[in-house]
Amino acid sequence: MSYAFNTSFDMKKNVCLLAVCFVCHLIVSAQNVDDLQPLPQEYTLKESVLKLPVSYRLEGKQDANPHAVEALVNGIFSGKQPDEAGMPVYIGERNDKSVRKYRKLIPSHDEGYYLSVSSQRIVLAGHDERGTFYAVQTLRRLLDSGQLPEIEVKDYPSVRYRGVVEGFYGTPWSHEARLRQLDFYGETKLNTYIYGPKDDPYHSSPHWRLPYPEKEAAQLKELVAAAGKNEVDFVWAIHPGKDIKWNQEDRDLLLAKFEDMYRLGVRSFAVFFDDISGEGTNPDKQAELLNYIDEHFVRTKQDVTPLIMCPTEYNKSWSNPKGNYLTTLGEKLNPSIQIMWTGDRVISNITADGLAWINSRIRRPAYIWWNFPVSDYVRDHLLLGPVYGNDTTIADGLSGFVANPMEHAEASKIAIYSVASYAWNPVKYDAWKAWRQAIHTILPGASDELACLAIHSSDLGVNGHGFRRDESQNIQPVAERFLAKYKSGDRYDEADRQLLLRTFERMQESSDILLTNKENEALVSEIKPWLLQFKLLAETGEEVMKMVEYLSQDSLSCFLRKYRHIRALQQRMFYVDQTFNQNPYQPGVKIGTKVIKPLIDQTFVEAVGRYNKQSGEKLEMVTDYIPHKLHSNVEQIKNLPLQVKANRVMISPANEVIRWNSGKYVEIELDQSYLGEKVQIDFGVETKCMWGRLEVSIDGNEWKQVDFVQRGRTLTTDLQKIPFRFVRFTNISDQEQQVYLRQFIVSYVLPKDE
Ligand code: 14T
Repeated sequence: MSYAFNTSFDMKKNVCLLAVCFVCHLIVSAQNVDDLQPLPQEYTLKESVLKLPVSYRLEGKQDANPHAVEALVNGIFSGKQPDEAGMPVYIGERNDKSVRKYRKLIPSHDEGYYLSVSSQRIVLAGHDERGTFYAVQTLRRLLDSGQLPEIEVKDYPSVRYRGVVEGFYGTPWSHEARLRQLDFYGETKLNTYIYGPKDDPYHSSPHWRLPYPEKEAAQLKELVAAAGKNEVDFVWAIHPGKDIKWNQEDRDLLLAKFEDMYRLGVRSFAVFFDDISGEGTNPDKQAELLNYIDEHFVRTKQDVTPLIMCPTEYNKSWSNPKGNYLTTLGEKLNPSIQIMWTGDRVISNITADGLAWINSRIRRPAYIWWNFPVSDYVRDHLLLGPVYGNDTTIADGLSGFVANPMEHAEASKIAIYSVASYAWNPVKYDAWKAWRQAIHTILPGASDELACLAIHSSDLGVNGHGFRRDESQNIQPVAERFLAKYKSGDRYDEADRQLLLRTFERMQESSDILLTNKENEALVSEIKPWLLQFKLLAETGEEVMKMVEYLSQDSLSCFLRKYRHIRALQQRMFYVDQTFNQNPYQPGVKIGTKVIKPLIDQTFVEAVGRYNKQSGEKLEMVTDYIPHKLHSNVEQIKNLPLQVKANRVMISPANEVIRWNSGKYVEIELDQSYLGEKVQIDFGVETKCMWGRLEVSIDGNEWKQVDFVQRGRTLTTDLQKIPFRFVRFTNISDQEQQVYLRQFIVSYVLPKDE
């Protein structure tokens, strides 16, 4: 079945059709040449379809790039050695004897190549060594279909440096994960891996001045070798700006560290000045140091690539409009030094205007550090959606394009594959095709299932950077229509309900199939918490869809059965959210938060509301299970939802002014007693709070008053590990108080490993 998904992300019109076929036929198994990624700049497909010759004769083996030869012999011919009587395969770089005849056909671009496959011969001719390697990679991709088309390819990358910057906060990638990444970069024609994990102490403060301990040094050496095999520049980055002193001693120490890394095999270097304050941010000093490195290190070696720097003002919104930070770098830095840039904001897509803005200041094409799919500011989400939004006509205005990934290395490959495709040939880039192919490459045996997870796990949720992504595009219009009808009091279209039911069924199947997948265990282990949550969410969805149907048929006992099951599922989702991925920043496990979960929640609330109205009962209508309870006789507060994050429970803040009468209280009852940590309250005003009393209790009968201190708007109480289960705040004045409820947080000590 043919499958069309356009790249425009406004797809509401044709999606209904797709909703049915999308997930099941998402990945068409046999690849055809159009699916080649990255898409070659130019190719001519001939009619015949060939097979890989069983025996082959290799011309040029001695002179050609050894990495290309090795990829050919081992990767394509599975280690089978050439033999004189076989079909000729010509391999080499443009001046090599073996490919001299084809010289004119090789594009004159760095990393360009000419590839020709016919029944007579195969030609793999690179403009340079890397070009030859890429010719082999294209040949390998063509063979993915099991057949070999007769073809002629003239190809080269539009962007000079393409790859990944491991530049996120959080657990750095493991050694094994990095080795797997480097192979992946070879296959996807990425040529750059910038090593700069924020949490490596020898990359940044405190230890950037010190050599790596033996074990780490040995591993880095191994990575450099693996990068070489894959024709990837291993760029080692240093982040010295937090405590650098602008003197000769620190210069020497920095160069000594670079020499150390050079000895380990590193031939590409970067200096990062991001996310620092104080002395280190001075652009004149930064430029002086970088030029010094350029002149006393980079140029004195014959084999070191141009230096890369990440500026302190690395995006437009952070650049001081009155200052001259960026123009100083532009004027002073040696022209060969590359300057990184994240766009108009920390997290943003790259636009032509934005690029022109920065290039005119730094007087060179920017080297893009794209902050996607990095999730270090939304750690409870997985970002598995397509890569879209970057201008596709800007290749000439940039020198490099590297993506900052998630701490989940395997899961990041969906976006990395897509970035590889984008940066090689932006004009022909197709976001959906790249996404689909990426998934197929990463998990060929369960690609439909991975696609099903990925399409519902793309958005970031509300976040400080305001960066969002589309999600659940395949079902969004159906969900919207279903909800609109149901909420307006109508009956929904049964066809829509069936589509949704089928979606939830697919989600459940996908979750189980992925959880038991053995093809890529590293991937499964990274995404396991989200798979568990995905399954529960899908089960909830299915049950909600059945619940509404029972209600409309007046099958009330069946309705109530489903209701009880849904409440139980909500409780289990709460457990997953509180148990897995408990990092201190955004703990928990969120999925389907843009379309699927709101659909389920709103349908549930509507259905239960209808039931309550017709039966006079008062079934709970909250959608996120919380074990703790809020009690209050303050009208505007009593129905506010509670939120739980790890060891904190908070009342969701209210926007409006709250009228809090004399004697009225707000009380939180925890599910059990805990040792207290603290209470933090913000009523939105700085005036000293003389009207309230804070108390805690173990049983809800006997209360103990506790003192609070007020700083600015915040009232704080240290609960000093006293056991408690209830907290309440009462207006003890004889007047109504008008306050805001900006913050009401109770924290406690979580019991260890229950
Ligand atoms: F160097 C930069 F280009 C950059 O993006 N630096 C960091 C990066 O390491 C991090 O992964 C990324 C996403 O969170 O954003 C930058 O880090 C920040 C961004 C902030 F807005 C650190 C503090 C911030 F307030």
